[in-house]
Formats: sequence, C-alpha cells, structure tokens
Amino acid sequence: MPTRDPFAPSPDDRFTFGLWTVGNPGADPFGGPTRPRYTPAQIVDLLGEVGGVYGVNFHDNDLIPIDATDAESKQIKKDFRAALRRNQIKVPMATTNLFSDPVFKDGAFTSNDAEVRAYAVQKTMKAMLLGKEFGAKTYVFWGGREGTESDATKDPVVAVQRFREAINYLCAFSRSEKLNYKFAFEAKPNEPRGHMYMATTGNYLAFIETLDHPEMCGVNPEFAHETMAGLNFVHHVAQALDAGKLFHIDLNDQEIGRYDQDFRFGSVNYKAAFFLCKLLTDYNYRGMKHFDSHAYRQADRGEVKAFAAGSMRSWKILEDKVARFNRDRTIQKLVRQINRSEKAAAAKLAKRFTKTNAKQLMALPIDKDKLAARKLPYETLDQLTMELLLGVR
Ligand code: GLT
Ligand code: MN
Ligand code: MN
Repeated sequence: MPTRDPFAPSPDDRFTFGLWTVGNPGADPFGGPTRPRYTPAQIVDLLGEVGGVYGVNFHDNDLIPIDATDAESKQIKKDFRAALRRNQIKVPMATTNLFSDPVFKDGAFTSNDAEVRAYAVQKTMKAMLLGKEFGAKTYVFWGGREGTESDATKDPVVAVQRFREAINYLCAFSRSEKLNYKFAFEAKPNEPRGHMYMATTGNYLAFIETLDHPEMCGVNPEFAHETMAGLNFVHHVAQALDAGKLFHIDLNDQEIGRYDQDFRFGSVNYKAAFFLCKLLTDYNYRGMKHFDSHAYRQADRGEVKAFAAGSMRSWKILEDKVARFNRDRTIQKLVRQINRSEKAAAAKLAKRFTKTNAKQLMALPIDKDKLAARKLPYETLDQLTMELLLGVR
C-alpha cells in the first residue's frame, strides 16, 4: 500500500489562491505576458488539478472585465460557477480592483476628485454584491493607489478622513444589504505609489478603532509587504492576533529592499516563514491562508501548478517543523528556562496595579545585578532551531 504523503494539502487547511495569482500571465513593467491569459473557469480547473485547494478569491475585474456587456458577464459567471462546482472549490474572499483603471491614477477613496471617490464607492458596492453571489464572507481592501509621489499633491490628514468616510459608507452598505461581510484591510508601504498611506498592518489596527463599525473590520497582512520595508512581519501579525483582528492572511515571499516580488511562499525567508507558521499554529488561527504570489515569469502551465502545489507543501512542511519544535525536549526545556517564574514576590506585585501593590513594590529590594547575571541561552536555542529547520534535528 502506498504511504500517504504527510505534506499533502487538504481543504481543511483552508489554502486559497486568487484568480489574479495563479492566473498571472507573467507580465512585468519591462515586458509583456509569457503565459496565455486563462479564463476564470480555466483557472479553477487548474486549481482542481493541483488538488487540496479550499478556495479561490477574486477582484471584480478578475472575474468580469471592467467593460464587459451584461451578456458576457452572465456567461462568465455561469462558466465560473460550473467550474467551482466540478472542482469543489469555494469563494471565501472577494475584493475590488481600485488600482488598474486610469480613473484611479491618483487614488480611489483618497482621490482629490470627489467624483472619482464616488465612483470608487459605487464600484465597491457592486463588487461586494458580486462577491456575495459566490458566497464570499471576507471583503479585502488593498489601497494600491491610495498614496502620493509628492506630498504637495494631497493633504495626508484629509486623505485619512476620506478613506474613513468611504469605509463607513461601505460598512453601512454591507449591513443594510445584510451582506454580512468582514472587512480585512491590507497594508503596503509602497508600489505602485511612491508612498502609500496605511503603510503597515499597525496603521490599520489604529485606523479601525476610528470607524463607525470597528467590530466588522480587521486586517489582511501580507508577508511581502512588511518585509519590503525591512520590518518583522511576524510581529505585525502577532499584534493583529492579540487584537482579535487577524481576519485573513496573504502568504508569499520577498527579499528585503527589492521590487515587489510576490514570490512563492517559503522561497526566500524560510526562518521567518517558520516563525509565522508557529505563531498561527500556536494561536490556533483558523482563517484562510491565501497565497498572494505569482509563479516566476519563466513558468508554463505545468510550472504554475508546481508553484501552487509548492506553496501549500512548504506550509505543511513548516507545520511539521513547528510540531517538532513544540515537542523537542531540549528546546522546550530552554523555552521554560528563559521564561522566568511569575511567582516571585516582585513579579506578583507588578502584575496588577493596586495602591497597596504599588507601595509594596516601591519598597521591595530588587537586586538588579543578580537579575542581569541570569543566563539566557539564546545562542543555543537559535542554533537548535536552525538545526531543526535544516533537517538535522
Ligand atoms: C494585488 C496586490 C495584493 C492584494 C490584492 C488584493 S491585489 O495583487 O499586490 O497584495 O492583496 O487587492
Ligand atoms: Mn503583494
Ligand atoms: Mn496581498
């Protein structure tokens, strides 16, 4: 009997792809497509061939071209729906393309032109209805064009206000139409704008609290986006988790300081990928894991499938490494050793403020030199982690 591949993905893993990711034809700013453009139904069939995929996500115009006639749109939806059914693939998330068309050259919700802003809200409402037709539950907002090249061109405070106005409107729309969406905001520091507003996940966590319906809103952090700016992605995701705001996540990879690469998950920073996987596993994240990446420009259809399969496989391999880390006796002994007891008198007094606690803590003799001399075997712990990752442990 053939043994089961322990790293084979299954729909339970909640892995998703986008029509725009596996369907990416390989164009870049310096050259045209290197692969044919597949129809939405063909993309779903490709994912079906890969196997183990839970869902496929789309922008309004990935599914229905912006200038499609009603008849064309009807046919596309029919074909797409049939493909979803025959491949047993769901649509968990939808979003709006508010960046490709020239009308958005200076932003959508933050454009200086009030009519462009109105068009962006209108386009989003229509796209929200389209997403709902296919059962999407999460609605992503990535402000690709929300930003500036020169701050002479836009008041940055007004930009935030305009953004808030649009989101409040759309939250109200979702509620009034009973669409039941969870909104997930995706930050990015730059590209395609010189400077984008809401550059990090943390920016959005603060922004959400200023909205009319913060309970509907969370974040969709993307591995490559904080990484582009040289930041620690895992820490951003941790803060979102702590706030109960990790509604969705975009997995891919990126070298620090390069152009927006959207590489296959796990292909560059596999140590950071491991810590991300550990974080989501330890904190029992059950949301979608969306691979927001594209295959290399050299890839043909077979290689696109290899890219999709590889993305999921890398996650599964890392999950196995996490399990090994969490049951490795030597590693766990070190983890316990470095997390010092909370039972000591000083620690207890500093746990919760009361006037009495504070008074006692103030009076308590604490030997800082003794504390400073305590051992922190971090070199050993990190080396053991590396050995585990490199497969010799
Ligand atoms: C675009 C972007 C992604 C966003 C997508 C959602 S579109 O591909 O680079 O990071 O998640 O709008
Ligand atoms: Mn990206
Ligand atoms: Mn993304």
